[in-house]
Amino acid sequence: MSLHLLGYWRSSATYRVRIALNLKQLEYKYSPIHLVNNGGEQNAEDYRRRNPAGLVPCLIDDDEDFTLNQSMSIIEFLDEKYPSDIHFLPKHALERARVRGLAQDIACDVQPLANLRVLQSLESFGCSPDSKPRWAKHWIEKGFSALEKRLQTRAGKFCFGFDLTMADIVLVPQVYNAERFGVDMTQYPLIGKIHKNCNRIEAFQRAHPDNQPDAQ
Ligand SMILES: N[C@@H](CCC(=O)N[C@@H](CS)C(=O)NCC(=O)O)C(=O)O
Repeated sequence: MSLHLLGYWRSSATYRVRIALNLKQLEYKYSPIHLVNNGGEQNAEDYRRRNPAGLVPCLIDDDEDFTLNQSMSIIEFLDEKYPSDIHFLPKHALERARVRGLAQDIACDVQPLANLRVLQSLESFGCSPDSKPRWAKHWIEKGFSALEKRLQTRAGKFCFGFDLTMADIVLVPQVYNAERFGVDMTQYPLIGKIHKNCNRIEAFQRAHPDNQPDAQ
């Protein structure tokens, strides 16, 4: 096994994969892809050969010679390929669908709207530069308001009862992102509580953007 993560310290999708790798206690090599310098290294030809979408992260297995993109697919792959005491998805089909639903509430319906390339495009559609952070904050708050309600019937210590799941792995980086955009997290007490519980776990702490070699 020779895992190699290509990502960016502040990328929430990369942060998700770091948490999953740490929870599975997997060692990996890390290569930073700077999303801003040089017009964004994710747009460079050699990176686009790996991921034509020009998005991070990518997980490469150098021994078996394959590359994976899409953080949630990577997380599920790690869960299946490296069984351990921690399972990112429940065994029961209905519960699995619910956990995936919670994760997708964030990964499909919130994060893409405030992604760098979306924010960079806003000006070309006539929006003022100062509307960019307001746009991001708006969509995060809309997503978190709905999630906070959904969690009222799902959450315990974590998003789905008392077991750590993929939903928590996706939630924590989104809270980090929300705080960057000045979202007042006291509006979402359940999300705040789960975030705090996750961040007591060493695997989450080590995955934090500030603890990455490319952190600025
Ligand atoms: N759905 C993708 C999202 C990947 C994504 O949006 N990556 C962002 C960083 S979090 C990115 O590479 N942005 C670069 C850009 O927008 O140019 C995943 O989960 O892996």
